[in-house]
Amino acid sequence: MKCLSELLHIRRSCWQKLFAQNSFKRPFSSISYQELFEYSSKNVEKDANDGCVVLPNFITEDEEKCLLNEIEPKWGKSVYQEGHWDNAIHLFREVEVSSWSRINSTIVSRIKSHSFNFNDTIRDMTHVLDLSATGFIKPHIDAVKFCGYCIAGLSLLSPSIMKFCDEKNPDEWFKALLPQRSLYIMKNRVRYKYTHEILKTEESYINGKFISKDRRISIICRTESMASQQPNDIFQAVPVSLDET
Ligand SMILES: O=C(O)CCC(=O)C(=O)O
Repeated sequence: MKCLSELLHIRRSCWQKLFAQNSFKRPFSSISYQELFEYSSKNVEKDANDGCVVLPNFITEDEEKCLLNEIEPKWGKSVYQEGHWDNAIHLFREVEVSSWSRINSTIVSRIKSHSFNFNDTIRDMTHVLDLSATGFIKPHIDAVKFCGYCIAGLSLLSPSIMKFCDEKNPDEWFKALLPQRSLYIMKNRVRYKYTHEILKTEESYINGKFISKDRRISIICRTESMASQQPNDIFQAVPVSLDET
């Protein structure tokens, strides 16, 4: 066990070094890694350190354009929907992508190689979610039947704030700033025991700073669930918070 936690610590230190290198002279570069997070308590900080990472500038502006060029035509005539089947998402549209152009598939592979272990089984489909400027995602935990221990998401077009709350005690929470072009990775306890949500624009505060959220597209990769059932959808409602909005 000690060995595993040391390995996780080393991996996190590497991520932080990568962050330091990538953020030089780029948007959000004036923000230190610590400032990307806000915690309600030390206990939560420990959970967040063990199970959540944000890598700003994971892709370049050109790579973002290249992804958007491939994604935007996929919406066709589809309009933003008011609510997901369990009302977890407001004002969104989504698509699952099974194959990417050669150049974009190298980006998606990079997401996977940074986020997952070499022996993980990864879902073939990449989930692309388009949240309108006034859209938001309510607190939920992804259904365990559908997705495994690790979820990684690339944010395009806009920064946003993802809030995580202890499922059993919503007073224990942390927030992560997801800059445009950043990758977040959530896993293990954070993935299973914390709800996650994307805050509404007017609630987008972190460490006292307002983050102006606009239309945001996320590209989400997941490890495969260990269960073999096919659920109806990704999202699992969490009763504590679905009535709040
Ligand atoms: O858009 C995102 O990055 C988050 C999506 C989400 O909440 C999820 O996949 O469970």
